Amino acid sequence: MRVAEAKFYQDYLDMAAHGEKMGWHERNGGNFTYWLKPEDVEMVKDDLQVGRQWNSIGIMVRQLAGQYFLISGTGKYFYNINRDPEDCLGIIELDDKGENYRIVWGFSGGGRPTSEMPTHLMNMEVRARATGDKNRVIYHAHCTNLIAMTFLLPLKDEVFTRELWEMMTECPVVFPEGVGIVEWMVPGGREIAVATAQKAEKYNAVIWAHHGLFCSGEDFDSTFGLMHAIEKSAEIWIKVHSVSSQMRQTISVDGFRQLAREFNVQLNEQALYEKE
Ligand code: 2HA
Ligand code: ZN
Repeated sequence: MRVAEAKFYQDYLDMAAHGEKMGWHERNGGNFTYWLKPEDVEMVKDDLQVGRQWNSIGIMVRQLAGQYFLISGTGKYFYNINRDPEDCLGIIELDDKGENYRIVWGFSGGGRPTSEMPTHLMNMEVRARATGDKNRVIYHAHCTNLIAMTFLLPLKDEVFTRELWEMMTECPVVFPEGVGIVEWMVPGGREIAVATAQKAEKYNAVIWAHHGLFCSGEDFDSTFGLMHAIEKSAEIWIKVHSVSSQMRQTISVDGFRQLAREFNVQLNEQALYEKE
């Protein structure tokens, strides 16, 4: 089967279009990786080329050695993904050490994987370990309201978790483990990849201060849904705090505990602190 006919590829394109429609991908902002399952690779293997040169990833992801990833290209605009996917996207194969990659499909105009590939692959490895290889998607977007929040609150996991939970009742059920936050760093390299991967040990969502959000998940829907829920909650936070610095009422710690019981989720206790 051709890559273009595969369901994982069509689902990837749909999700990219959805993110673009949300306004999270100005210019070349954001990037996106899907880890192919063995049956995906089997299905499209006749459409993959071999023999393009190996390139260094810049980090080592030994547990992902020999695996294949559909990944967005550096400098590519989400807006163009659906118009010219074979130019904007590529499938890469990792070598048997998890240190080098080669392009086996796509990047038809001579492109390369996203500058955030080290973060994507390190996160993928960490989430794979945490989920028994179930995690398949890593998605990075520049969500407007969430970025705005990073100028207004202390850059602490428990603070962002608590504020986002409070803004929308579903949030603690959607991300009971909370969100992590990485303070401002230069993007696109090893250092930010390591800092993000440390947070990814615990969280499916990691905020980059003044930059955006990374979400991970087992499939496209849950990953996109997590990004969407967090950004919507951030939008409510910004709206409420634009109107007034004081909230008249909110969900109590007791309320969160009731929710956890009813929905059978384990909430991150660190976020259930008493507020002054
Ligand atoms: O691809 O979003 O973080 C552009 C970016 C870098
Ligand atoms: Zn970015």
